Amino acid sequence: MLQSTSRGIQISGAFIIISMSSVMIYWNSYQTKSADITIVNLTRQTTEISIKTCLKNPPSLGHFVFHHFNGTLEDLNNKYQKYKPELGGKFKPLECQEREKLAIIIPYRDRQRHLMDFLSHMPPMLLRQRVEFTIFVIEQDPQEKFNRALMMNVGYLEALKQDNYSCFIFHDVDMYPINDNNIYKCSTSPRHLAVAVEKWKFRLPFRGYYGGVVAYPKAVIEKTNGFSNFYFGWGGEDDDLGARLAVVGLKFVRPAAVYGRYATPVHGKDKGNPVSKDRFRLLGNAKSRIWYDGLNSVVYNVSKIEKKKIYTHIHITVDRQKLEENVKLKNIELEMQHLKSSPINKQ
Ligand code: BGN
Repeated sequence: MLQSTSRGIQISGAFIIISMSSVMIYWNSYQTKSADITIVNLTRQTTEISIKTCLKNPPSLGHFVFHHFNGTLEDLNNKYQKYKPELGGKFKPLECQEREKLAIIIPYRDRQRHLMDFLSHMPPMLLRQRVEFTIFVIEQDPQEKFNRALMMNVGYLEALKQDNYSCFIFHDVDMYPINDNNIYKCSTSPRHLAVAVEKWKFRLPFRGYYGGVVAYPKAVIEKTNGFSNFYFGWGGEDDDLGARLAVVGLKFVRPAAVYGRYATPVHGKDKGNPVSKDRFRLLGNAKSRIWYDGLNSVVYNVSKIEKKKIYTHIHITVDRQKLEENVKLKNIELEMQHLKSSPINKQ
């Protein structure tokens, strides 16, 4: 069995690693550093394996055009067969070994055409960037108003049940990056990637805009208790994400506008996603809700997990009443804990 380690690759059984640094082979012009190793099988004939760690910023990337895709999922399955994705759509770069595992989380409902465009557009770019990734589509059943941030919580929790992802990109299904220097990897700070968006004439709609596409390392999601579960309908949930970062003392960073460019096809208003009337009230107390409204109190029901060849599609239902009760209970539980641990009760 192959196992990655911080220095390279180990093979259990009768294999031993002979040299970590003596062999420096360049696989292609992109690679300037090498984590090559030579592995010798002592019991059978000699085997040599060279594995390089992928570079954080592979060069030779640039502008690329977004095209609508008119084919079927089957066409895409065939197109991507050469990359040999594992079931559920786990893609790995062929040229090198990537340390970070990326889960792309797409909150989704009733946008088949956009999803096909996304699945057609993204994997080639991500593989050029040498990213190891899986696309998770989280579809909320139609009973309740669309809740984008709750689905991001679900995507995070469900992805971690599948593998130990270390980087998460929360992505609108109708935003398509058009410069592949916009690297889909995480840094220690959260990153806002949708900087120059076509529908706003390739500008930010306002300076603090934090919507569309954000990249979070796992540790930061845990720190902010994920995202709020309360934003049913359109608007406000992305501003709430920004407020959470401020509570834990973090700032987000952005790529340069020439890189963070996104094509956005025009579409009509979504049924089932009316503008939220609650959003101002919720934003007003966003900072005080962070500890009990999030990953630690989300309630949902997984109705189906479809591991497709090139992505994973998770269907969920949300019982709004149950959810709101649970969030309240979490608040009470935390307040009780706080009271118990206060000095007056310790005497
Ligand atoms: C903002 C919305 C965001 C949305 C952007 C871009 C609100 C909260 C009240 C201030 N915020 O106004 O959710 O992503 O516009 O459309 O509505």
